[in-house]
Amino acid sequence: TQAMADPIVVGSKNFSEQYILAEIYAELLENAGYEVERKINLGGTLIAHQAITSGGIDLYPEYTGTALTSVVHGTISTDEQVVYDEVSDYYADQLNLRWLAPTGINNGYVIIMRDETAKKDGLESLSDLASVAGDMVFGGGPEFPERADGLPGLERVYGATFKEFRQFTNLGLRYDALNQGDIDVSNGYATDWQLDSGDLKVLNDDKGLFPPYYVAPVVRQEVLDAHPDIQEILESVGSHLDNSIMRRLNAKFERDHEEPADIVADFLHEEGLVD
Ligand code: PBE
Repeated sequence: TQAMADPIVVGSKNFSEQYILAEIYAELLENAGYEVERKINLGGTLIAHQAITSGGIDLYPEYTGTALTSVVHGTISTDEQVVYDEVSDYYADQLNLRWLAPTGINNGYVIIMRDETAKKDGLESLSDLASVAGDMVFGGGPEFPERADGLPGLERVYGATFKEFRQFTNLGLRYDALNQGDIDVSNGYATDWQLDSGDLKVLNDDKGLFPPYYVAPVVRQEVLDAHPDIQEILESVGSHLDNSIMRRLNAKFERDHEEPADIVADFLHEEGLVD
């Protein structure tokens, strides 16, 4: 019986949305009678990837565009189905990992600045930004300086090179730095709650540097073979999630300091997803 089986190990990367999504998957599995072990806050993309390929975790939430640029090293496309297919085929063929159906969350990078800066210089797009980048300080999160869809991509696709790059490990602080004028530009995440409130301009990716970044559970094939019903359990929440809902859940955690377990329990009850 299930009680005798190994727990399902749910992992996550090291930022707020990932803790919440991992907690959603964990509570859905527990509600279905599974024992769950949580290994959240593993680290960045490549550490989470290493954890799942080595069997240290059984599943974690990943973004199609992130897998495309950081694992598959595929050609960037802006077509969500093309990216999903390329990534899920590669993971199935090369890694024995399955991409389940994507949720409605598309959490990509958004390049942001203060509204007033954008207005003053008449900046609407990343092409516009490239023409003034040499005068601007970019404050960015982890991975951004190295990733093909990060600074190297801004340089490759737009020819943008900045006066200076400042690294932020605490992601919330880049919004404070932006608002205080310590930095001029930053890489937001599309589901950051601060995007709903601040006087911020999201620059248009007019040359298609960024692929879509839909979130889906990535699961070890062996675990799905042993427990075929977990596919449906994990996929059940997908249509209940989108960017504005995720911003709201991220705000409860980062702004209101609620516990992920409580945020998620409330959400799953409201949506009728748990008993
Ligand atoms: N993202 C935006 C990052 C963080 C948020 C999804 C592109 C990632 O983890 O890949």
